[in-house]
Amino acid sequence: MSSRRDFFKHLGLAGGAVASASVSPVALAALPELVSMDTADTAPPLLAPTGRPYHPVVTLNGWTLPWRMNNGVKEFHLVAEPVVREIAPGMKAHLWGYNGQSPGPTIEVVEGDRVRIFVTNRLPEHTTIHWHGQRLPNGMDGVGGLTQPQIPAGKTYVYDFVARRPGTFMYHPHADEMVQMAMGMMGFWVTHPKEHHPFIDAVDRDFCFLLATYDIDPGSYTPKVHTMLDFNLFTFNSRVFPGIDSLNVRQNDRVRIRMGNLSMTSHPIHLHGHEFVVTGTDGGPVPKAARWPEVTTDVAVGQMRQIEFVAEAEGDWAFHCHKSHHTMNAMGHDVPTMIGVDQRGVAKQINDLIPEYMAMGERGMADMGAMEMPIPDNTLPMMGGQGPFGSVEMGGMFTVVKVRRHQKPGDYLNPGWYGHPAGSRAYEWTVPMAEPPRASTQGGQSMPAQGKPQLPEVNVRKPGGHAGH
Ligand SMILES: [Cu+2]
Repeated sequence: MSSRRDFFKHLGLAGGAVASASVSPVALAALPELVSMDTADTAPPLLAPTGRPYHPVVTLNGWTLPWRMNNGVKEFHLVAEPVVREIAPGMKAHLWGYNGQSPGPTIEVVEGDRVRIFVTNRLPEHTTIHWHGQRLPNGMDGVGGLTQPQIPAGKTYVYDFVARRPGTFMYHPHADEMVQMAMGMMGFWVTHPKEHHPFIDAVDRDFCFLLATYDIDPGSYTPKVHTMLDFNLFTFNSRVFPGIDSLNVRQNDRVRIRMGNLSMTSHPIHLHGHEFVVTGTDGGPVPKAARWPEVTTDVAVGQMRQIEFVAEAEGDWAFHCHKSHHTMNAMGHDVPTMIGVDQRGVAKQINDLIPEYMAMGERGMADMGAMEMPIPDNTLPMMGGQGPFGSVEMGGMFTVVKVRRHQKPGDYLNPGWYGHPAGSRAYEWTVPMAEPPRASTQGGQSMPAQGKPQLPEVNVRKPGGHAGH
């Protein structure tokens, strides 16, 4: 195990070089070396040590799988196996994944590469891998029962095909899918263009991650695999905010972000402070005349989307799913709405029985972001994340694109919080305000009510489910 750690320490320092170019013929007849990852850190880009060069991607809280060249064939070794994934500091999950992590490592190849992938199954049941979006021979498509026998536990199968078109792809099992994908079996695949492509621009930074959801009860470790819609963890690459790394870029960089959705619902992904265009979909690069500017793009289930923008504006820009429940963590659900309910009497009565009881949510839920409320072991507060001005009050599918003038080219390290220039931040208005005269008029109604308006009846739901009148 320690040699594995040293291996990656070396990888980090060297900026990525891994696979050995000269391997003996005897070794080439054996399986490619099993490379495994034991952290959820964002690995530095893997600069191709062998094969044709390309501009590598950075996998958010993930890594790229090293390969070896064998007579011109790029050989990879994926191992399907149970893994422990840190969802965010404070919570670990027992998932199924590849090579030590879920999602599995990103596979990066160049258009036209012949690729051979050895898949060893160390799961307790059979599996396959489907290479989502690829053009390949039918028998390499990885649909268990349809195009191949299932890969039994303990066996290794080989997939061998040419990466025919450039673009953004995914891989996942096509065997006991409901269980295996709910358990986290998925990975990213990028095929870089072999030469200049009219619809593929060179970029300075190229990020990728998968959208995945889990249902893990607070205090437990294993996802509930039968959950259809009511998930409680919404992840970028099996991480939730504040555990998701920021995307750190240099001002005026051209930035590409590739996303694939292997969850059970769509995710409208939203970027602050910039407009982007979708430059690629599941089917490949989008012709330039077919692109339009957006600030949110919906990534439906099974889809991949590549967005691109020029990071013109310095700052810490939020980047998140716009379904507000998807920026909340496990503890935010199944809680009654208590906004506007006076809980003082109730809290006092409960405190006689349970001294540590706190009345929650009377003024909204924002207090919960700042409060260190007691929660069970191995789960996460519904929201949190300390920013420079307090709690960010987010969880789930949320991170930050950090744009900095002084970020060095190729430097992906977190530059810290943005310092707003004087006079460029929202500020408090302290001049006394006069009451507007709205209460004494009929307002802006085009047809004022006849006679005396009736006051609406208000029903208040009290804790315990009694509706008061
Ligand atoms: Cu979402």
